[in-house]
Amino acid sequence: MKLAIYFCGSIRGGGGRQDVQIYSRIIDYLKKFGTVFTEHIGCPDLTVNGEDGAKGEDKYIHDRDLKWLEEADVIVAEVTQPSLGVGYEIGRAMHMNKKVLCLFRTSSKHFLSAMIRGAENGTNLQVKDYSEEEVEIILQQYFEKQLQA
Ligand code: 6K6
Repeated sequence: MKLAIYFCGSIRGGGGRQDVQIYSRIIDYLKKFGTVFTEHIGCPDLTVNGEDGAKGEDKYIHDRDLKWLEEADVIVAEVTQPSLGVGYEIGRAMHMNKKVLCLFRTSSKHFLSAMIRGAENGTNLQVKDYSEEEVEIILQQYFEKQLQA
C-alpha cells in the first residue's frame, strides 16, 4: 500500500533553511513508502524568500498546504529548527486525527517545545529523538508499523 505523506520542515522559522540537507535525506527515504506532497521543502533552491523571492503568495501556500494535510495519511515533521509553520501544521493535523511523527535531533542547541513533546500520546502523535545516522532506521520502523495497522 502506498501512503500519502506530508513532510514538514522549517522555511521561514527561526533557523531558516539550515537543515535543508537533512530534510532532503528524510524526503528521499519517505518516497519508499508513498507519495510525498511537500518535496519542495527539501530543495535547496527554496529559500526563506521563496523560490522566486516573492512574498505575495502566502494565502495560496496556506490553503494548498492545508488541503494536502487533509489528504495525507501520515505527517512527518522535522522539528529541530523551531518553526511557527511546522507547529501550526502539527496542531492542525492533530485536530484532523492524523498520524504524526515528530523527529528531533538531540545534538542540536534547541529544546523541543513542551507543546510538541507534551502532546505525545503514543498513538497519533509520536516524538522520536534521533541522530542523523539513524534517521532511515527510525523511519523504516515507524512505517513498518503504519503499513501493518
Ligand atoms: C514563498 C515566499 C516565501 O516562501 C515561499 C514558499 N513558502 C512555502 N512553500 C511551501 N510550504 C510552506 C511555505 N511556507 C511555509 N510552508 C509550510 O509551513 C511548509 O509545509 C512547512 O512545513 C512549514 C514551514 O513554516 P515556516 O514558519 O518555517 O515558514
